Amino acid sequence: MATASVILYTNRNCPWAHRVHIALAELALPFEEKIIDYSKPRTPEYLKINPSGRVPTMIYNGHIIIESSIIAQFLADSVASTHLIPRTGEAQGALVRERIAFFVETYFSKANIYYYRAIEAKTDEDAEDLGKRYSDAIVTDVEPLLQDAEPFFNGSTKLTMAEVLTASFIIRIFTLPFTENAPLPKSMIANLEESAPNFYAWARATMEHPSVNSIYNTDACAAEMRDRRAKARALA
Ligand SMILES: N[C@@H](CCC(=O)N[C@@H](CS)C(=O)NCC(=O)O)C(=O)O
Repeated sequence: MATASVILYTNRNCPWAHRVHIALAELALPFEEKIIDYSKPRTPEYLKINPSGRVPTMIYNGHIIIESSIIAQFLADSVASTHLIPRTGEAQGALVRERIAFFVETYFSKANIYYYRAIEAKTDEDAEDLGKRYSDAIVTDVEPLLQDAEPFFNGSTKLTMAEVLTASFIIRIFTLPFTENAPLPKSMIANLEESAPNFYAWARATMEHPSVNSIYNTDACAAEMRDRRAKARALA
């Protein structure tokens, strides 16, 4: 089969684009990387490809694909390999896909909603409080879904779509609180090792995976998130 032509418009600080990098790495798909500096206005050429001006955007054999979760899903569907999306055994495969989708939906709707809110909080105290709400949601809603993680979702020894779609935020949440003038509060993950041991072990294994951490730069992301906080506080 001919190798697909893949162009990825991205920015390595963007957690949504990071999802696509993880999928590409995991599926060992070669691609051409075009960095978009989103601190500057987008070019008319880029806006023609993606009118929202956001990253990521992928061009696959000439087809434009936008939205990180759709791109990652498309990439997993485009290959014969089944480890990101199990297809074998119709009902069994469908049930695993349903569990992954429910996990991702729960993680983002219950816990990750506090990520940008904590960064943009008006005061450090508010940020601490929002961080605590994140960790409370992990304990209540996410921890029970990771009972079978070994080390990855549902006993998988390889990354699954559950990790592809969440890992970029997990690695930020576990590292940014420990940077200088941290843009995220430590309350995000305080006590999780004891109160959410399944989540904690899963998150550690996920962050340590080379497909997840090879393009991640803590200092660059921390600097960008400090700017985001400063802008939000200036508007308050
Ligand atoms: N829902 C989109 C979100 C993408 C997104 O928000 N990207 C940000 C960077 S992390 C961006 O391009 N921001 C530039 C802008 O809004 O002008 C996805 O998942 O692809």
